[in-house]
Amino acid sequence: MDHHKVAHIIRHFFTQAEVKSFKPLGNGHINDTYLVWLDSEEEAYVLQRKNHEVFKDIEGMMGNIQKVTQQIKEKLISEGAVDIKRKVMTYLHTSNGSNFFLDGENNYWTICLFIENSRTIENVTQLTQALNAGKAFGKFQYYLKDLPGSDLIETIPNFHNGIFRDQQLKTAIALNPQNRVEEVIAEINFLISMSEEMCTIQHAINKGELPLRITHNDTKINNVLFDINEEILCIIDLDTVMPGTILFDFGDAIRTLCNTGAEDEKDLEKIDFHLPYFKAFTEGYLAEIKDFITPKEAAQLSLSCLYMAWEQALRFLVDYINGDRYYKIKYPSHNKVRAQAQIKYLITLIANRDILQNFINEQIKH
Ligand code: GN1
Ligand code: MG
Repeated sequence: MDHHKVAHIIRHFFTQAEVKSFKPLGNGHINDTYLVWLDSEEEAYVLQRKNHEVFKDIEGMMGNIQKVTQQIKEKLISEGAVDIKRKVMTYLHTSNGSNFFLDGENNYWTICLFIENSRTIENVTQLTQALNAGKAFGKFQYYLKDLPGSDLIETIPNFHNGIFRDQQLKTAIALNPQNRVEEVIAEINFLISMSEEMCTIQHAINKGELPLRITHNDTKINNVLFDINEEILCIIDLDTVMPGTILFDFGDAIRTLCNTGAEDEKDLEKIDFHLPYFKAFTEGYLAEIKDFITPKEAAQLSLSCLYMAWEQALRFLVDYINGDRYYKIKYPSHNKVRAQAQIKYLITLIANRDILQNFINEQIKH
């Protein structure tokens, strides 16, 4: 990325401004993100190249983001919130009125306001962070509960569909394009041994037993924006906001929040399940959604934690088998390491499963 290129993109959003400087931002595995300063403005902006190999319908995706941010904004206004630009993401429009710019090389660019005095975290280190993150994701769900799902497109079809993911693994094994299958046979066997149970969530969706809501679908802890006092500002990375079940959001949050190790931890001894963070997150989350969560959703929340760890392990493993075509990697075995770390975490979740569901049931009763 060079200065000239950034300036060219920026000009479509700000006809007058000159680019002062820019630098890469964040740890995303999919998009390219930069923080940009202009000479005419004090505030910084977040410039992002959306990965159109992953997001096939960027116009639809940005339409979803527009609807969701608008809905949240209206709810905040009706609550009398102050500082609304710090509590919901604001995307800018080009001079043609579009919330993305398509350049001559088929790259899609978006710009949103950078929220000053904010930070993201890769790991929870304090109980209040877990509690506040729970409240924030619960509130996100609450704000979107009356937005009709039919208004939104399915940004990535089958994104959290266990039956599809299981099939994807079996296809990768059959094709074995890099001859890596043998090396990860133990991981494959473990994941496949869990497939049947993991697919029960999708079967329940197909039977209409779980309500489809508007969900975030990428509720990692690093998608929560905190202020400098550990208070929540807003939920970020809205690319995968689409119809889904709250099981995906609850499970994916627990996947990163309660893991004592990193998502790509090499030392498996460091990976464990941290129950106090689970309790704090769950308490915060359920407090916000208790009035509308259905008994069938609540009964599967512990399963959703296992499911999201299983799905993520499987996705990393599939990418490894296929030759690292989806996730950005930092070294050749990165996806294998990620898959192994997720499997280790999944094993710790399995051991805690009843404790999780009992705690959830107690919270729902309160
Ligand atoms: C990807 O790029 P990032 O970090 O926001 C992925 C998520 C995974 C995550 C694993 C569109 O998200 O589904 O859970 O990596 N996003 C997409 O860390 O595939
Ligand atoms: Mg993301």
